[in-house]
Amino acid sequence: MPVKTGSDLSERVRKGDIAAAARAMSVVVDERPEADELSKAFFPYSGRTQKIGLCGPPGAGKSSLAGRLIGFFRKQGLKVGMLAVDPSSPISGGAFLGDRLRIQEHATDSGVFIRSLASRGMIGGVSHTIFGAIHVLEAAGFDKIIVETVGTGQDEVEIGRVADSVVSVTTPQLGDEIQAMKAGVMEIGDFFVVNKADIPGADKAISDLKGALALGRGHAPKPWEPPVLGASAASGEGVAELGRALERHWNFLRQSGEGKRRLREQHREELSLYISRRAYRDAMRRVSDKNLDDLLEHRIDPASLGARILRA
Ligand SMILES: Nc1nc2c(ncn2[C@@H]2O[C@H](COP(=O)(O)OP(=O)(O)OP(=O)(O)O)[C@@H](O)[C@H]2O)c(=O)[nH]1
Ligand SMILES: [Mg+2]
Repeated sequence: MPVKTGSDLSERVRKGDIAAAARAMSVVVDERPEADELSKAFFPYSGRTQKIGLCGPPGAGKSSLAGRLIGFFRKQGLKVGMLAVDPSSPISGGAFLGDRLRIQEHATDSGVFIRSLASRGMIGGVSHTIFGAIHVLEAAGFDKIIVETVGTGQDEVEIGRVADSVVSVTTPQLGDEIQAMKAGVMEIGDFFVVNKADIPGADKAISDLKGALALGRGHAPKPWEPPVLGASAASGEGVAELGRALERHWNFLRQSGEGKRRLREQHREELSLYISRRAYRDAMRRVSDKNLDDLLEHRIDPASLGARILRA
């Protein structure tokens, strides 16, 4: 078999070849040498697809909800890509894998692509390769991209730098979580979903959440008021409502200029991750044995040496 060059591969991705998309994603995620070439080929297609972030505490039902949303979008004939960052928390015991197996049963459905990104190499909550993975899906023509992250505080804020529409998922069992959410996620959630509405306490959780949001909101009307929705990924209840709300939000983003503003911040984040990785790697390559000897003999201190290497 002839060796596939980066441009062959990117062309096949552009034609929606799922196997090629999987290959390209591995190249990008593992940061292999051809990764930059692929990223360059894919970038022109970026920024047109709604990226939906699902965040929330372990076991809240993010993966289950994602599975339902995929079904909702597929019914509309839309192609859906999904990325899960650090998917296997000990609490749910790898339910994500189960979801993936269920989707693999529909191996003929070339309209769905799911990939988990290892938590290794995570910087500030999202895997640093997530933008590259997203660009592959965008170039491959997926209409919706879902990103699931297990969020505990800090991470949940980070998803706001990757996704256009952030869905914060909680459950009736997580009353305390709702309190804790006030600080970080209340700021970035575009939707609040109380999942597992089939178990008792959902109504109270919803009204608590609405109360907390109203407190944080102040008086000025906002161009987008984050809806609080009840849902059950188990029964499918509330999923269509969430799907329609996501569509409304996407229209809002495109019409208001807020979408562009967010995209700009996403680009800043991607650039920042690239620079920090690349500058670090390049600078460390310049560290010589002599530098280390100098430190050992106290001929120079790490700060001065570091500054000199960075300037070089
Ligand atoms: N009763 C009920 N159980 C649910 C619902 N949604 C999910 N679950 C269950 O909750 C558990 C966790 O679901 P997941 O979808 O894996 O949750 P997750 O948030 O993706 O979990 P992590 O990725 O591990 O953080 C599983 O046992 C699901 O079957 C729901 O609407 N109702
Ligand atoms: Mg999950």
